[in-house]
Amino acid sequence: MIQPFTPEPIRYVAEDGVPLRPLPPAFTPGRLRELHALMLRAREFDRKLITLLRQGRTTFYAQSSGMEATQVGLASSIRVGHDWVWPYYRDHTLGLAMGVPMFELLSQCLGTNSDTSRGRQMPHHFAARAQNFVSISSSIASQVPPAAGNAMAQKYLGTDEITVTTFGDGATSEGDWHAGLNMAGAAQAPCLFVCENNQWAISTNLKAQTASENIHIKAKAYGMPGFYVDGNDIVAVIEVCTHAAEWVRAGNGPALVECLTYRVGSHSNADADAEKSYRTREEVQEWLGRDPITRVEALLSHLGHPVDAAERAELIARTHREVDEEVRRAEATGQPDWRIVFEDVYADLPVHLREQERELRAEHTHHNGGRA
Ligand SMILES: Cc1ncc(C[n+]2csc(CCOP(=O)(O)OP(=O)(O)O)c2C)c(N)n1
Ligand SMILES: [Mg+2]
Repeated sequence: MIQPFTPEPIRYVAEDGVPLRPLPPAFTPGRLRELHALMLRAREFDRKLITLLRQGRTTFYAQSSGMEATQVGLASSIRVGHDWVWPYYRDHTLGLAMGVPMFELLSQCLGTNSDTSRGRQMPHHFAARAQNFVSISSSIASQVPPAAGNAMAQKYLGTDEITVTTFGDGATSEGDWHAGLNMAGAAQAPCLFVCENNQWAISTNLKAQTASENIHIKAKAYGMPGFYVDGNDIVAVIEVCTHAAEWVRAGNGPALVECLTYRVGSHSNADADAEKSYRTREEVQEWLGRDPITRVEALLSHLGHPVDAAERAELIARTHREVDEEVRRAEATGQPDWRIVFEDVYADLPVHLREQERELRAEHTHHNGGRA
């Protein structure tokens, strides 16, 4: 039985890959290999996107390296296309693990014609209709009250869907966060709140963020259970998130899960100097030693089913080929026309926008030597 409010994070597999308790039967070597492949794919996606940034082909990216077990693990507890997800900006690994096509994700990052928002949203802020994955917003915790509202609607409509919303540790200091949890608690709405606690909010350490002993304890104030899990242990994340999601789905009201993890790379490309400016190299090294992908590899070795070097190299090469091909396909659809900024909102453009359209057309014509 998985208990809330444990003083230590719930863990199934030690850092050296040795199970600390019997593995649930679902974790066959085949299943563990699938999870490993999903995590490695996400890690390599990060690497490729950083290259695309450096080439100037996209302009914003927030990597999730180090946090793969949290996001891939959470994805397994979601009934994709049935439940609703209100994510935050670091959740592309969650999206990929939920089956969001890489083509869709890359089209959004590159702002090509194949992007469903046609370049009108900040890069890396995608949405995915088939997965009920709501458009990512950058305003910290702004997704939390609408997620609570979505869950209230699900309750009133009598569905068995749940709402899942994710956020960082820093988000828990925002008023929106408290409003969302309070409302979901008061309404007993089926909302699963998941904190991806990577211990830093850009340069603000968790210790400066709150005087609470941890984040999950805040659930008590809002009348819901708070679970604490080692976010770098994929088995533990799946077990705890699935338990919490099923508890929410059964009509018991909301729940909070705190996944303790670490962002090993920079916050985003707006913070390229992470290690040197606000955290020590030693701290980063320590967490690199707790890598979630290495842990599942060690577990597979312990179980007698190691991922050998050639297999690992092929998984990496496959992701690189996949990204290259999807970038090529997305870029082949071209850049959206400038006129689209005036489309899809008003049936008839109001006068001030008509004026702006005229100005933009004139500027465009000027830059294009007389062609609009
Ligand atoms: C309302 C608001 N305030 C400030 C910012 C600037 N900002 C962007 S990310 C961030 C840190 C958030 O940290 P956390 O919630 O822990 O998520 P993490 O980036 O660590 O995954 C801040 C302060 C913002 N985007 N929105
Ligand atoms: Mg954080």
